Formats: sequence, structure tokens, C-alpha cells
Amino acid sequence: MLKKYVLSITTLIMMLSVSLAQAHSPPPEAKIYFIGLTNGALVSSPLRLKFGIEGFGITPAGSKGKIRHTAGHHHLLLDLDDLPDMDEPIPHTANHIHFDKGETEAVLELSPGRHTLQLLLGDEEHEPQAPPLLSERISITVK
Ligand SMILES: [Cu+2]
Repeated sequence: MLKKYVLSITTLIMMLSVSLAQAHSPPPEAKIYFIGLTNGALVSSPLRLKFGIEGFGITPAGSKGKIRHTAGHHHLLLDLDDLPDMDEPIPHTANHIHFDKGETEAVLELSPGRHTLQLLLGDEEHEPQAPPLLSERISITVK
């Protein structure tokens, strides 16, 4: 009897932690990507970027309510060799660009030469979802 009780408590805790973990978790088919820009592209500056998303939504930083669990906002990782810590808020630097208003387009001034671009979605507190939604990291050359 006691064993059965302990088991059901364990099951309850497991179920609770699964539902908490899923709260901000995009479905496996969700993805983010650059629209119309491919790895190796030769581009000119200023560069107009378009951010695509499928299977998950866009909502501004600081959003409250249920939308937080199914949407986030884009971040552009510019010329970064290492990804930021996925368990911490994404830093605000010149190389970690936040689109807090839920923007899906940006115009970027870039110096001539090679640059790398990658998108990372973040939640209402700028933390990556779990698992994170990351685009492919692409290399471009600015004329
Ligand atoms: Cu952010």
C-alpha cells in the first residue's frame, strides 16, 4: 500500500516536470531560418534580412500569458564562434541582436568581407527555448 502511494507520487512528480519542461518547448518540427539567403551568398551592405519561422510563433519580449509557451522573438547571432549559454538570457551585445518587438525583418550594415549569421529564438525573458530553436549558421561575403 505504501509502496503504491510512493510510486504514484513519483509518477505525479514526473508528469509535472514533463509538463513544466514542455511549457516553452517547441515541437520537434519547428524551425527558424533566413528567408532568401543561403550559405556562401555574396551580398551588399546594407543587407535586408528576413527571418522565417515554422511550427512556433512570434511574440514580443516580455509577453505575458499562454502565448509565451508557443512563441518567442528572434535574435541574430552575428560573427559568433561560440553559441551563448542556452540556460541563460541571451546577452545584449553588438553580436547578439535582439528583435524585442517581434520583428521578422531587419536591415544590417556590415563591413566588407566574410560574416556569419545565425538565428536563435528566445522567450519573454530572452532565454532560449528548451530545446533551443536555432537556424543553420550561414557564412556570407559582403562586397
Ligand atoms: Cu531577446
